Amino acid sequence: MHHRLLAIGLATLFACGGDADGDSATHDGHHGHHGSTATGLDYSTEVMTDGGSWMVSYTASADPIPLSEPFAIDIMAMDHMSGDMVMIDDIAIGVSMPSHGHSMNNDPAIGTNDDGTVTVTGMLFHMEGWWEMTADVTVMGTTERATFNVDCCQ
Ligand SMILES: [Cu+2]
Repeated sequence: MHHRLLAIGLATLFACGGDADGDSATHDGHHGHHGSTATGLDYSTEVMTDGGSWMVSYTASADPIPLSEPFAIDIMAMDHMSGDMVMIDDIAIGVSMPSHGHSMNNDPAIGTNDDGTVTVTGMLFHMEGWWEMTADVTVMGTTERATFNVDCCQ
């Protein structure tokens, strides 16, 4: 539980640290959510994997994500039942704009960290709008997919 509390504290810090417009309404306790957009998609930065085993969350190096500029994301996984942080043994990232049928123009680099998290560098969104990021995480021999909707760039 200690790890979970620490991670949430850090994520909240990142999510709210760059909020220069003073609008606290979008940070009213819905941890992990960005401001609303018209599409009705869930833009949560913390989602359950498709097999229901893990909660996977990401934190971007900038909030909002900058358009057409490289950024990095940190990804962590927690056991869904216990909330304990788990080691990500392997991960594959897929990034695309589903409504446009294209991916990113560059390949991000994935690095694993000693604490079991993953850092992805060289992310770059070259268009505004709805991006989808999939993370196929392998934890203790089980691979499941987390799918994030990401709104570029606000
Ligand atoms: Cu596009």
